[in-house]
Amino acid sequence: MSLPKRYLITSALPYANGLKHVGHLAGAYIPADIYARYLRAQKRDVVFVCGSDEHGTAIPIQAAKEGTTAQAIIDKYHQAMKEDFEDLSISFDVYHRTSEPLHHETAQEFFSYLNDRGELEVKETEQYFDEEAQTFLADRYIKGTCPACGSDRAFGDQCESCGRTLSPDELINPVSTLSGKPPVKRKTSHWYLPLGKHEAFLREWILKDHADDWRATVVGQCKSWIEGGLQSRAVTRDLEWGIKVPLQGADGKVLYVWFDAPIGYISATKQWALDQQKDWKPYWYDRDTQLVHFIGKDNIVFHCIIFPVMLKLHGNILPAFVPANEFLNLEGDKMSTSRNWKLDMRDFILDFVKQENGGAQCVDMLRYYLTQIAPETKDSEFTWKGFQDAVNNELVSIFGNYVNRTWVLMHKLCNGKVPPLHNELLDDEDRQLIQDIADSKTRVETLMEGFKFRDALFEVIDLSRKGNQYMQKKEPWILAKKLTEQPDVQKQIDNCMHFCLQLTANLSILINPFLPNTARKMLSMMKVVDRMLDWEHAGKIKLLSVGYSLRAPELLFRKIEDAEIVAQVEKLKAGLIKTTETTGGPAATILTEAPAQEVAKPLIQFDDFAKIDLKTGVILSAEKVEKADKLLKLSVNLGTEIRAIVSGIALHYKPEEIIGKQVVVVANLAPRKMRGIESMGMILMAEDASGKLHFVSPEQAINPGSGVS
Ligand code: B3M
Ligand code: ZN
Repeated sequence: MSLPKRYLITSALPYANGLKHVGHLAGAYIPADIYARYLRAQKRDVVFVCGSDEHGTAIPIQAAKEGTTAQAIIDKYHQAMKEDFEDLSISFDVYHRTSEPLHHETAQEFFSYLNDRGELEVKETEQYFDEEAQTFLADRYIKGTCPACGSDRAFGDQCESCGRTLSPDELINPVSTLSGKPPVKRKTSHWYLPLGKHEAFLREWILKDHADDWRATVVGQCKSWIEGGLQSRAVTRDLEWGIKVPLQGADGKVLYVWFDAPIGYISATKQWALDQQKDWKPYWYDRDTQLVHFIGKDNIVFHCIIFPVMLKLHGNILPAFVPANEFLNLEGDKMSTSRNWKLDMRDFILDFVKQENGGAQCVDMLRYYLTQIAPETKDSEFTWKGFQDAVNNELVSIFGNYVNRTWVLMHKLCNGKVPPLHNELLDDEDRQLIQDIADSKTRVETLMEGFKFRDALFEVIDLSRKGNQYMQKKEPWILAKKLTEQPDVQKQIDNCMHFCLQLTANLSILINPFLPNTARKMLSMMKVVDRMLDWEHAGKIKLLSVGYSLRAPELLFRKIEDAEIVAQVEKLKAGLIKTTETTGGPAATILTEAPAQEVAKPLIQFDDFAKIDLKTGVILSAEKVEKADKLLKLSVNLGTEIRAIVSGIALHYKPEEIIGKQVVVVANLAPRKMRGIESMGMILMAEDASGKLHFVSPEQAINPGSGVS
């Protein structure tokens, strides 16, 4: 397969409504940066774009909170985020902003192009309106209970708790965030993107073409969207703040933020091309370009369904990969801005990077830990203890220690120069090390190309571990003691140190995409220029020339002290804001072993099983049934209808505990009367050894009404 001619890498454009935390960093920025640096080291043509997302209701809402204007908010946070990314060595080729005229023009052209070709529909519908504020309530101006997880922190566009994409009509008990009052409905016209028309394309492109090379969670989410029925999506809003709809008579209408934001990738590329005097068009039109979007999982639908449809209609290329990451939790709890349970990039920068003993090494220490725990396939967790362990036990004790020992010994035993290689003395250990260096390079490459950065980083550390083992076996410091009696031993020392140095040079190339500052420090110790880091040099053992004198060792990393992590955990706890937020989200299914004495049921045929209509649902409400200790009366959202189901779980769960729970329902069970109440189905429960019942739930939030088989 021939390599793409050029690469366009994007990181999700962060909203300019506040500082971003390390969860964002681990999800969309560090992985993209690793990939961009890796490709650059391969001398491939790559542009890495990002910028601030400055429209949408999140901005004026933040402005109201801070008692200032929307413009002041975007100016402040655009600058702050740009600086934070720079401070953490995220190497965007351009960091643009969607408030730039260039972006407004680009987004308006895109809209007009689609509209002129009849690809958009205009529809008049009834939408929520706040009579007191005299305004329509788009997206974040309306809030209510999430139909999927039951959290009361759901907005008209998305649920804060489970991340599900919503429309205002799906909210239970909606209220205006402006007046706090329930809204009324009013007629208004908007432009819609009829996604349903593109179902066949999406099925073919995602579920067939990318079924195997995209992450399972990405394909899974797309599948549930497609199978859930693709609705037309409004691409305009009744708002003041945003990009004006470029049509006569469309006063008061702006483009929906999720219509304009991804186009921001294109305008950022245009800006980069202007600055570099290059042509931006091949990056968005030429099929030889590999477009890769790095995002968090809550942005999957926009990048895999809606934006690709827009791109297709506009004649652009489609993303080749969308490596979406799961979420990063913090010290045992979900990261949350509203509860202030988070670690902002800025906080890390101030507390570590900008401290006297901080600097670039702390940047790399954070990059290391966030890559090592990257939530590539499932949610993962940042803990301060984990950070300390990763730094002290891996970076300091393995990688840093190897490089430092090599340098100290080379100065002590080889006069600070690269010693000669005596080929006649090569032994199996040397040959194994040479092989390990070559293999390591190949493995890192394969993992990088497959977006498995966590495993790739492990390979690099593992190679330094092998270096330590090699040195341990060769014991040049012991050999040195024999020198007065057997001067020939110097040759063995030379060989050992020669290979240790060549391995160090390799490590600098391999670690460079992950820890660019460390790689540069190693370059300085080796007294070589940046070109050494070109990927083509990796895997080879003739990188440093014999007789070349090298600088004194510098410590690559410092240790993280107990007191530092204790202080951070305390700071985190002290800053926690208690809210009534229900954590929501799906509960993990607890698998229990079947009790040994349980008698197996007779075999059934598939047809017997197929008669059972199993569906996922979400519990919307629960109450005790009078005079029945064991029963709860539930209302369960099955996607197309809400069912009353009586369930014998009252001894196991309190009604308030199970609101929002995702469950599996036998939907075609004949109705049964229990205590006078008609039960329209049954909820599946698993029983553990102690007799406690547990819900059987999908492992992540999926649309209610999805089939189970
Ligand atoms: N600003 C949403 C987010 O930060 C959004 C991403 C835009 S990418 C085009 O989750
Ligand atoms: Zn939710």
